[in-house]
Amino acid sequence: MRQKIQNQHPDFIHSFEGKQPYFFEKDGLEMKSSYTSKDTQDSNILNTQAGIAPYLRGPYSTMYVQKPWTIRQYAGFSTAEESNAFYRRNLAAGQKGLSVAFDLATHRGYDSDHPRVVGDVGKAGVAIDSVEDMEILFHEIPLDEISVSMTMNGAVLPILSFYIVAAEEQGVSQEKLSGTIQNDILKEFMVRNTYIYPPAPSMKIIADIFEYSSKNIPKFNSISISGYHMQEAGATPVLEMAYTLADGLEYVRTGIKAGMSIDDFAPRLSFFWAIGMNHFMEIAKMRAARYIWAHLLTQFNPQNPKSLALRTHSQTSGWSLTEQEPFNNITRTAIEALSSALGGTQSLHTNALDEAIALPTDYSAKIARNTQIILQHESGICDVVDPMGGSNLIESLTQQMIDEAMKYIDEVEQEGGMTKAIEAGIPKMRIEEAAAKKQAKIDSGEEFIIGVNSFKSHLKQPEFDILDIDNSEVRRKQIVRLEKIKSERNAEATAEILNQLRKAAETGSGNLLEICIEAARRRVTLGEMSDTMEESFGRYKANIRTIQGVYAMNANKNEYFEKAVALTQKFDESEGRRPRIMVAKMGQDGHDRGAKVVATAFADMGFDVDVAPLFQTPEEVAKQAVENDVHILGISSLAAGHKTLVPQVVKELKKLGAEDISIVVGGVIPQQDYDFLYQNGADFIFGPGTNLPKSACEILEKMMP
Ligand code: 3CP
Repeated sequence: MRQKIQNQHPDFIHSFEGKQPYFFEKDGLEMKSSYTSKDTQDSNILNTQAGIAPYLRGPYSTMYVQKPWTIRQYAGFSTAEESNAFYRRNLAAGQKGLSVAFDLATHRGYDSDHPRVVGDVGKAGVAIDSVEDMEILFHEIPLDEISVSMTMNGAVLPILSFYIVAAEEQGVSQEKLSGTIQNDILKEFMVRNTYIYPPAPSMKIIADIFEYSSKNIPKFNSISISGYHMQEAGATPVLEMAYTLADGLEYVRTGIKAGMSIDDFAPRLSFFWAIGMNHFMEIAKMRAARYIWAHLLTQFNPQNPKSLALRTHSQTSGWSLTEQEPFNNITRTAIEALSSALGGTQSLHTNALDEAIALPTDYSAKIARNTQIILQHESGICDVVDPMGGSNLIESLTQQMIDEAMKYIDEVEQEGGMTKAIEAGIPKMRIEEAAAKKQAKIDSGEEFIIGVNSFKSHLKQPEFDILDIDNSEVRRKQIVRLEKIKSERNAEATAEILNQLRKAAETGSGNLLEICIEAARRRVTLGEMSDTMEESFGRYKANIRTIQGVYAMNANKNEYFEKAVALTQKFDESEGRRPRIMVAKMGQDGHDRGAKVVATAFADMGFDVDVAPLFQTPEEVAKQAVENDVHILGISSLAAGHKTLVPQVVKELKKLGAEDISIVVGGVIPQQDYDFLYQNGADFIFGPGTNLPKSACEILEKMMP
């Protein structure tokens, strides 16, 4: 007898008295309360070995017994000097590899002096405009010994060129470089939004990087095909895995279409997972992904078995961190790191406990790093290959995830591959639906977030040191260096190489990376290279699509939801139209999960909702808010630009005589900035963990006293 329990609330589960296992839904999969060998008896995945295709149990036969995963903490902020000092301190304290975070101006191909990036320079990553900056970033870090990962996708050509030339000027030749460039543009169109050019030229850039690196930097991983950002945007582990592998297939086809053989580049494809709090599913996901990848790649008939092996970096989930009771985040990160190790990661970043609030301090970074060191040296996890192998639950879940993921991969294949599926909006829609569903379940208390919607503490929270970046000072320093470089370089040589780049972009002939490397040697800046290619490629603008109904469908236990619906109706009756909100992001911050979830939830509560295009200036946002005649402007900020951008948009609204528009600020806003924002025009501030219908009620009650 199968009995289905829809709700996982403990009171409900404890009242269940049947002896049969009960079934429940978790992140879109049906699970059971107990597993036996019967659950795996029909499975053909049990008799595989680590180090041999299909690599389900791990890409290396000895796994951590021979070499533990690389402790690779992702970091970067402010100037190259400050980031360099931070890296060197971390390496001295036991970190094994570097992983560079760039600021959003760099990601989007703008030099630090560009007017569009005033609020972004040096925030959320390090500002890199030139080869000089890159040299400072790696000063006294031997690039032939330390492997460096760089999270860069949009401005991938200038950044990889700067890195290669900085190493060259350190005396390290290209064949000695080991590391990884993220270079995964498809997921940018889907979720992360730090693209520059449209899909077709972006894929040509990727093919050129594959080609150049296979010939010249053979130890370098030419791509990190990333599911991380999908899960951060709301994807379940199955969706994350399926769409990431489908992206991988598209890249493989791109390489083959560009004339390479599969074995030229497949051994250097790497992957990147988010590891959230769904412990068993995350372990199963990593095993299932390796199995599916080996099977998908077999169709290309590789001769090198390494072409079939999926190697991955993972990062504990940033989204799972809470601003409330941040010490709980240490526990969450430790559980996630454990899942990642049990799943067989090759490299791992563990988040710091304060990352939901601000940049990590040296102390919080130490706890995060030590979480991995403790796992490696105290837990015994490195003594055994694939410790979870043979578990009825894990093997059964692995099989289930293989089957479920294949359905989504087949759907993408039927659409004609991932580029086409993205154009049709399929993956984005499914991810946004999953995000809205999750938020509704959290807001209604059906899913627990300890310290946020349950087990809240009334104890006083400890004060945190907040690492605040003086963004205008970073920008000033960058501008001084840019001016110096431009005045000292050979203008003729610069113009000549930019012409070559222009022609190559126009005609599609020549390897773009090769030309950019020469441009870097001649001190061409990141903005100049990007602008030159943009002349032919254009700049990509995303279509904004919103979903409806998913939040309402999953909000049935939220007392505030009904109240908010009643209040929007009351507003309509008294004002003659529904309350209208425009949700906007400003600057180069493209993290739009929060904005999209707010948009869909508020629409379901009866608001008229507009979503502004990404990457607007405060002036553009104010103008559109006035044109759309909104009552409320909702500003979502996740990249620390709020203190610059909020006052500016308020000023612009005043200029347009629209002071009456209510300003709501949401996202990652440290408590210490609340007063500043209230004094500068914010009417409401809602931090992470906000119950959305409750916030809607607060706003409406203040607007209709
Ligand atoms: C390892 N090796 C072994 C064994 N283990 N050899 C024999 N037996 C073993 N058991 C060898 C490997 O073959 C390899 O040598 C070398 O040791 C290093 O191992 P690796 O597995 O390649 O590990 P690593 O160099 O750390 O590379 C890991 C991958 C790489 C492959 C995943 O791509 C990587 O480091 N990625 C990191 C990506 C990253 O940091 N991303 C940050 C995103 P050979 O090379 O000679 O074979 S941060 C985004 C955050 C959100 C945002 O975007 O804002």
